[in-house]
Amino acid sequence: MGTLVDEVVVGEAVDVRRLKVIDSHTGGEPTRIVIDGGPNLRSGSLAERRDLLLEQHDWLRSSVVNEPRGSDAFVGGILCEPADAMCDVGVIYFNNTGYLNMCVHGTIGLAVSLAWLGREGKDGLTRIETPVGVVTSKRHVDGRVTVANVPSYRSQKDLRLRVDGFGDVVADIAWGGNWFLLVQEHSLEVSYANIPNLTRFCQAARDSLEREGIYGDDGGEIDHIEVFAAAEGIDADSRNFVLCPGGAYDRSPCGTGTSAKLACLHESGRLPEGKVWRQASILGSVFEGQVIRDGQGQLIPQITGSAFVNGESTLILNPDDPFCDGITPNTVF
Ligand code: PYC
Repeated sequence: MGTLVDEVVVGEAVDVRRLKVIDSHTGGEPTRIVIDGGPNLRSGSLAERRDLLLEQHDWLRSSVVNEPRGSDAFVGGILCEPADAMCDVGVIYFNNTGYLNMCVHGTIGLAVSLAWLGREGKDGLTRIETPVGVVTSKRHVDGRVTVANVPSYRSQKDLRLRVDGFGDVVADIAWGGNWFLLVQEHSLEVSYANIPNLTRFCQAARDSLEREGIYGDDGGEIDHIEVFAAAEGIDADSRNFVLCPGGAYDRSPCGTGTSAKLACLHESGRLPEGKVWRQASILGSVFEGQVIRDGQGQLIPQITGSAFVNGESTLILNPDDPFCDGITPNTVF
């Protein structure tokens, strides 16, 4: 009769680790910034520290963004001391499968998270070091944030690609802080209802790039696929669907993808400097973008969007938890 409880464990294991995080979303796409409790990444460039994270502390990425604490859609970031003394902070972004070079929606989220903590730069202007260069975020009085991204450019125009199960498409390849295939000629419906089919298409397009041996100019994988269509029924110039490297779609219009798009438009003579392009996501959330040329003639995309802080918490990493480091193919038994 009754329930026998042999032992009740109260308290916590000795080696529990606590990670303080701020969550936000930008146009529906989540960002989780680790502000305290991460590993010691020592000094060095942000690219070197990203390599150290990958080689010795990949548990951080996996535990922060993967289920059961996160989901495939999450982008995480870890705040670091910048190597460049001119910067206010450094950040390394990651997702469910690896590390991102840069992330604009994440930087808009980071800007509102720093404001939430009272840690943004003077007058809402923050200089942020990333593994691929310095970007700035400016928080406006209406709460929106403009990110001046890394220099962006088109590397290949009108590439004809055979995509298994979908036929031939015409696409550009461009850098916007990550490598993108931008598909403009296709027969797909770019709508929320068609996400499963769009996902299949983008995965097949990525397979085609790999099969054909097509990479970015630095040999990097073209791991983001972007499909465009007219933005019917909303106040935007275009609607996109973006598949991220880990197989999740971007809920936001993807700021590095929008940067790549702006570079292509500018290089085709369709977007003069200073003209605003409104890019809608598959959800209908919108980024405004424009390009300016810097003193060295490089094209700098400026992307404006809104983000909202929606969580401030402490993640508990308990070594007794079989899914402490998140659910990954290696933790499934
Ligand atoms: O906004 O740049 C972006 C981004 C990259 C991956 C997900 N979002």
